[in-house]
Amino acid sequence: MAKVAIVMGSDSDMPVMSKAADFLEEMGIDFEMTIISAHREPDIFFEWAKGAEERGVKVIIAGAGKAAHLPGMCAALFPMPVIGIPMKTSDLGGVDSLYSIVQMPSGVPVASVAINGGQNAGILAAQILASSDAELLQKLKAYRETMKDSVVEKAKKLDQVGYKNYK
Ligand code: RP5
Repeated sequence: MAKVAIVMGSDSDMPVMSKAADFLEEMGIDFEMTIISAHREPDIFFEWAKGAEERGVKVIIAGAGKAAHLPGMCAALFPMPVIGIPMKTSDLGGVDSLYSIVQMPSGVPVASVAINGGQNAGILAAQILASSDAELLQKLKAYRETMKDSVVEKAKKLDQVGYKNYK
């Protein structure tokens, strides 16, 4: 059963949303993924969000742009954590999406990542699940070690070649 549900408002969000999916796949976390527009098909959206708990979903990752109501409406209908991903937009640079997602009323939180923060949404969902999954927690710790090693390697390279030759 999928533990994480990824939903996006449009297929134009896919390049960002796929980064969340890639991370979950890397961690071996089952997820479902779909495209639903809360504005263009509210009935379908309502049914999907209402049914998520029964489907076994523990965390929803919802990405949307512009008047980005999808994550907030997920949070209104789903009783467990919702992570919002604000999409970068052509007119307002994604600040429109960000404000729409983070400015939730008291009682109905959405945890927002950065504009276009697809990978961080996947990581945060994994961290939420890891609070009750020791094996997953080990995988996340190993992932952090890999990140650290890669920065250490970059610093070593800079020492060796100097900044003018650093590529
Ligand atoms: C939102 O409107 C979507 O999440 C997308 O980011 C934005 C634009 O959608 P399209 O016009 O590309 O379908 O609902």
